[in-house]
Amino acid sequence: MSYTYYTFGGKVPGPFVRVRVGDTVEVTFTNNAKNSMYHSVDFHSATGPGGGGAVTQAAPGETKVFSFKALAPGLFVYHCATPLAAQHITNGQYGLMLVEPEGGLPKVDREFYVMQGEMYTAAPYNTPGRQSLDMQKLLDERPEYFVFNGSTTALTEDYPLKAKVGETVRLFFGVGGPNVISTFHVIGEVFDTVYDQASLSSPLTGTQSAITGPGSASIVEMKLDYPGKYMLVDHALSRAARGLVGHLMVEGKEDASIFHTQTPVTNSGGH
Ligand SMILES: [Cu+2]
Repeated sequence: MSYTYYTFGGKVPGPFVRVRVGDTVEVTFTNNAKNSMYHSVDFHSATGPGGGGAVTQAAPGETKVFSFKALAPGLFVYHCATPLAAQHITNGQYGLMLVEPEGGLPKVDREFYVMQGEMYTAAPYNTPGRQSLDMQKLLDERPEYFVFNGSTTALTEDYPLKAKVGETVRLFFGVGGPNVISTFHVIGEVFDTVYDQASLSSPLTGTQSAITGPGSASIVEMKLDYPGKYMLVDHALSRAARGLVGHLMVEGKEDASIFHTQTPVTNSGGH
């Protein structure tokens, strides 16, 4: 199927923005002259009116500028805040900004950027061809599709996450939404560290999921101990049947003290 997204910079999610706490962030927001609608950007990392949403409302061809000081460290969603904001968000206008603490986050071997979104198409899930938005389904919060990084295949066929046994990985996970809470889970792994709601102050250890609301984010860290294909899901698993699956491919040596079987492993996730 195909769908016309609105985007920040041509991709869903928008660019991963990385700053340091105390930085002054200068935003120059241009709405492409070829567009037909107003757009804007609200940074949850900003302190000030609308997070910038009110002062960046830009007509096609217009540029709006503002700056803000990143006062708090953490991982923050940004999104379009032009009415109807839920429509602009479901259409792909969301992304994450990391405000690093003094000294940065602890070093890991790999970092990944994953966001969850919903799509409210008029036609049912998996109907071929060009799809359109159904406003009533959006208002009723009845998505047809759930997607990681903007499509059902973004993190499976197109760009599976790859890592090796012995490595530590960090997932910057956010929910664009606009409406649905994610119980983010990796099948066959335990999260060693979860920065709940992306607060850096007191991370959780040893959890099975990172519960993340719409317009919110979590940071998840895992050490990879055993090879295989690990499935990224929202453990509201009906959503996996509506497109919400990612793959983390882990290469390396098996360790029978961690996991042992005489049954050949053909499918790690049960899907
Ligand atoms: Cu917009």
